[in-house]
Amino acid sequence: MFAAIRKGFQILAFGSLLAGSSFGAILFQDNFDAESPALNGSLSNWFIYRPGVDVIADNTYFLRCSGNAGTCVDLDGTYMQGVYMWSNATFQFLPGFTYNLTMRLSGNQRDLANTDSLVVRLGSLSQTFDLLGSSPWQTYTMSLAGDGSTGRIWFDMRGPDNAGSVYGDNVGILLDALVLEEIAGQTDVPDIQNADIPEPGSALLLAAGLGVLALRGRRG
Ligand SMILES: [Ca+2]
Ligand SMILES: [Ca+2]
Ligand SMILES: [Ca+2]
Repeated sequence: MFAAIRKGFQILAFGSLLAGSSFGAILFQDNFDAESPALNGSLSNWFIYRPGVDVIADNTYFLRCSGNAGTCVDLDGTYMQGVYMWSNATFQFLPGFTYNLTMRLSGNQRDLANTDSLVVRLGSLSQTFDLLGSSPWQTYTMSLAGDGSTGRIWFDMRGPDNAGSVYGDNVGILLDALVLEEIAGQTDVPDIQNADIPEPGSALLLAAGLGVLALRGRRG
């Protein structure tokens, strides 16, 4: 048992050294370049529950994909509400590992002053991305501490135009170059193994503070 705990600490220490770098194993990736461009098209790696998506070839419909090449996805289709879709693949989020979902997102590139709202879920983790239409292509990362659960990647494209019975303005956040990585170690572990380890920083600070107080007490 102690050996197992010590192993856990080693993995944890190793993981924190690696945090922020990209030495993970790639579990899944999709750059959409193999998809056929189409309005309200289909995606081979995704189940589209609520249509739709426009599969966009770079430099068509006045839209640019990430890297100004290939194919990307407009998450609000044509006369649709905005997509609700999830990955065909399910993933196991193992304790002791961190799962980083990295993706390229751009604002809608057309209704530049409008803000679109996209909810992305990775297993139990949910994050909302509010992007101005003029927001350029950028890399966004979500990070999930493995908890033993199994789950998928979900995209829920929302927006003010999608409320009520209004069926959308056809412009949504654009998605490209998505990667899911598994990295050994966790930076944020609610695990009982770590509950009684004081943060090195705060412990030092506390010790230093007490030392100063003791010193002052002695001198005063
Ligand atoms: Ca692409
Ligand atoms: Ca569209
Ligand atoms: Ca929209």
